[in-house]
Amino acid sequence: MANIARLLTKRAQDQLNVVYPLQVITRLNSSCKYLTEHIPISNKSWEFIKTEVTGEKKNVAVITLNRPKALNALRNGLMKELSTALKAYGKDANISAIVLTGSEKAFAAGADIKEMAPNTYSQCIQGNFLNDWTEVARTQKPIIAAVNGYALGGGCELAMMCDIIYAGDKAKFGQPEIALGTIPGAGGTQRLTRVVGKSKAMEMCLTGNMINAQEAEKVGLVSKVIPADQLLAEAVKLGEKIGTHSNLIVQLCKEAVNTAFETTLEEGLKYERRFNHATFSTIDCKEGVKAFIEKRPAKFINE
Ligand code: CO8
Repeated sequence: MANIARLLTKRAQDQLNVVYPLQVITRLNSSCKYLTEHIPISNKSWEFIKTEVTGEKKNVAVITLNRPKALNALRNGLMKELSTALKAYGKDANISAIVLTGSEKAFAAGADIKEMAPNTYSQCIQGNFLNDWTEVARTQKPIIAAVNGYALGGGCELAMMCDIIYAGDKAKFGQPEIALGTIPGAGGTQRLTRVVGKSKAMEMCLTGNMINAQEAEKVGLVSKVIPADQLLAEAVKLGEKIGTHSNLIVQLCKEAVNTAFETTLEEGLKYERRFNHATFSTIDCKEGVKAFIEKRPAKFINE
């Protein structure tokens, strides 16, 4: 953008045969910078993802991984765009929930093996490989993974970083890193084990075998299996349902549930209790309780 500003200024100077003072150029530059930073996220043009805001109240953001030919293999550029979009939607007060999805054939078939191929041990250690790939797990708003097709390796890990996974009926989940002579690096041995238990996680990580959507539901990896062509609509509906509640309380509730993964039961229960107490200091809790008593829908203001 700054380059465009410089070019426009130069063109105007050439054509009008005038020289603009430095202040004008500087102001034009900063206006362009402002515009770049404030383009609504859904109007941005991306290389590896697509974004849109949907739902009746336009409060559900959908991020679609968009490298269909490479089965949405996760490369650095894609993960950077995903992080940028998540950060922007995270700050957008109009967005209540985010849906992350891929194509019909693949949610994501893993980290991009071709991009990873030249990695060396020292580069991985010194560059902290994969450290920047975890924005999904840091996002405060609820994220729903809508998984059709393959969710393998980093793809399965990405889905598990989300809060809720809905699977299309042809979805397949797996941690096949072992076949490449490596192991999962973004939660495949940790989140998967906490979710499905040691025996199943061990079997998946040591064999690289995939499980189908029905089995994934049986072991608790996904919360619902849906016909593939209805998956996205159902995930958006779920986002809309969450969006009928107070965004503030939803955020606290998400944090409380996530705490169950991070700590002992006693600590977690203490945390939950304190959060529960804290909700009574919010306007939304007063409104929710009053609305119930008055038999009317609550009007939450996220305060
Ligand atoms: N990386 C790069 N390219 C890929 C990947 C991948 N993970 N998966 C598929 N592709 C490419 C193929 O190379 C092929 O490209 P081209 O047409 O240029 O040859 C194209 O996608 C289509 O793939 P296939 O022809 O193989 O399609 P099939 O339908 O025959 O097979 C499979 C589909 C079974 C999914 C197969 O592509 C496959 O086995 N892919 C690799 C799966 C895998 O091993 N994933 C794990 C990768 S390692 C990893 O994820 C480490 C995790 C690190 C942490 C990540 C943090 C989020």
